[in-house]
Amino acid sequence: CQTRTRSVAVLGAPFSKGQKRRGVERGPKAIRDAGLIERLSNFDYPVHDFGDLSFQNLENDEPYLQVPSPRSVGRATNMLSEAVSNAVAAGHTTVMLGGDHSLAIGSVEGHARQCPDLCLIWVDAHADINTPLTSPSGNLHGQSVAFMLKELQNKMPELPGFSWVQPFLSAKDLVYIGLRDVDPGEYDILKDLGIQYFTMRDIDRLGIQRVMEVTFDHLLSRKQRPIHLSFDIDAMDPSLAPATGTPVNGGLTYREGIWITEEIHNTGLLSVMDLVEVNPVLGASPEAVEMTASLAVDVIASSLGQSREGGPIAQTQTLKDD
Ligand code: B3U
Ligand code: MN
Ligand code: MN
Repeated sequence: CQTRTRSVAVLGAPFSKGQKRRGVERGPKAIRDAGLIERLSNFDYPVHDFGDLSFQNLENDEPYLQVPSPRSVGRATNMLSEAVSNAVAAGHTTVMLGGDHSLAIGSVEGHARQCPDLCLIWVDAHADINTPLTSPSGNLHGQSVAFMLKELQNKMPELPGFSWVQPFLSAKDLVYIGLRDVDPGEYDILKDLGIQYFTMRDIDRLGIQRVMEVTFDHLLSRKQRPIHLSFDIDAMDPSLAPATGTPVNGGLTYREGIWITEEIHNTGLLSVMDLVEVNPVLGASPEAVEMTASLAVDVIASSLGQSREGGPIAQTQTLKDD
């Protein structure tokens, strides 16, 4: 991966076809309107806002089995993969603003193209590991991880639009945090593949500090490697993040969420992060939208070094080439 001083790239992905509710394509604007770029400009490193990708509408995108819009999602994630790969190659710590969580297929794949030994921390109420055959909804934002995992290769049908992506991640290189709504088919996959995951119940039992310790033990104890953080805002409690498509009660507290991101920052290994599923159309009021978007800004800023302890918010770091 890269061996140079960091700067930050911000990349918006206004895309919503990985699920059926409209509005999540306006997530990047909502997060920018909540002051993301201004917040990051307090940091010592340069921030490059690459604006939003533009995704064209595809006609004749018939469902595959019960999966809607496969070609649109395939094309959007392919574009995003290119963009993330380029940003990482240019040496930026990259922040992808969604959009729905199907986008992670593109951002993690693009990251992996530059950093094949990356590990993935998926913070979410959901496991997003359905295959097109196990998915109860058909929605691709609930299937992103299944496209990545080598171990699921023979369980994945060939979807139109996805010939560009080959599985690239091993189940042992993935940790989930915050799960509380897991489908039966997903549960079987998590167990069969021995994936390390922490449900909200695990967080209740162990505490978030211990959860992060075990997470890093699992992913980093053998060697230091770049981290991809994929943060679905619905991991947070709906009282804090109401403006999202599939809120689930009993989520992360503000302090648990920020502890996760502070600890990830403190590894010095964060390379790419996604912040997805902010849907400004679904807030019950302008305040609900503003609260959700400004929480997203806090999550991103603390991943990049904003600290509750004061002191300089800049940390440059280098990753050694193997
Ligand atoms: N597991 C369900 C629900 C869901 C997944 N991700 C979100 N919702 N945001 C599914 O549709 O696969
Ligand atoms: Mn998700
Ligand atoms: Mn989710």
